[in-house]
Amino acid sequence: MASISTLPIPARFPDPFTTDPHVPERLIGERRSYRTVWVSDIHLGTRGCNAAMLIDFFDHVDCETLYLVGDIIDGWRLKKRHFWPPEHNDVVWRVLKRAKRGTRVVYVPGNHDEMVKPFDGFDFGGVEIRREAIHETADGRKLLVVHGDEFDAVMLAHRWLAFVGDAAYTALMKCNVLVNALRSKLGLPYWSLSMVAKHKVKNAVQFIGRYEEVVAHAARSRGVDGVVCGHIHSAEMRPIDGVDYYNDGDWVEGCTALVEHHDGTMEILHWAEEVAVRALPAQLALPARAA
Ligand SMILES: [Mn+2]
Repeated sequence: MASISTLPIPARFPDPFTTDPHVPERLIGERRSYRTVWVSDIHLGTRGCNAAMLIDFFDHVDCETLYLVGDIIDGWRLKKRHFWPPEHNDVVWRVLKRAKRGTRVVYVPGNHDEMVKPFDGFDFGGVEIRREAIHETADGRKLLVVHGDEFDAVMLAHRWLAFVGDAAYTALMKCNVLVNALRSKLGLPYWSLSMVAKHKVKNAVQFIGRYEEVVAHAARSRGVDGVVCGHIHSAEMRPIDGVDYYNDGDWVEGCTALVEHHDGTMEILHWAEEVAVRALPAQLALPARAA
């Protein structure tokens, strides 16, 4: 059986790992190249995580900068019970390998991987840990990169948000951290208003719209041109009151990533659909070429 360990490793890519991936890294001839890729809400360590789809994504896509926008490893769930199949290791393997090969990897922790937050400013194996980041696009826009859990508490006050000052707004964000620190001590799961509302509230669409407005408001007050977040597992890109709102979605249900092309154009990739199209016969997938 051919194993990846039998393949010669080019000298410029010294293998820093003692184990090979469970799913061997596929050598795809034409990998797609982007300036920047954002992924979040992978939730490694849970059954919901679609690791196979993400492994496929990493084997087809290259980028100069990779942002991991939080909830990458689900520490909250792992605390309760251990679940770590080999595919989840393979995702970590691919990210670290990428960093070694020269991709800039920035990890902005979220609420489910908040145990990473104290390492703000550290650099682990080429992965920069940052509580938040500012990304400058090829066309010169400044984007704030945050996971987005800090807006959960703000959502409760959304209706009168317009009447309160930014101090109250910031206080509400801190309130969310305190509530969940307490819940963690009590052994309770993370409480996310956004996720509860998305799954239980009938008008989830309206709720998501409000969340997006809250995030855009925060970005505007920070003086940036746009914001990239995750957290609500709902990929989106649209201008909101003069701010570019981007959400890279998740790898539990949606399997989406946000990418920046080399000219600064942004796009949401729906990977499950790309995989489905790839499985189709060529004449069905690409009618123009078949003609
Ligand atoms: Mn989250």
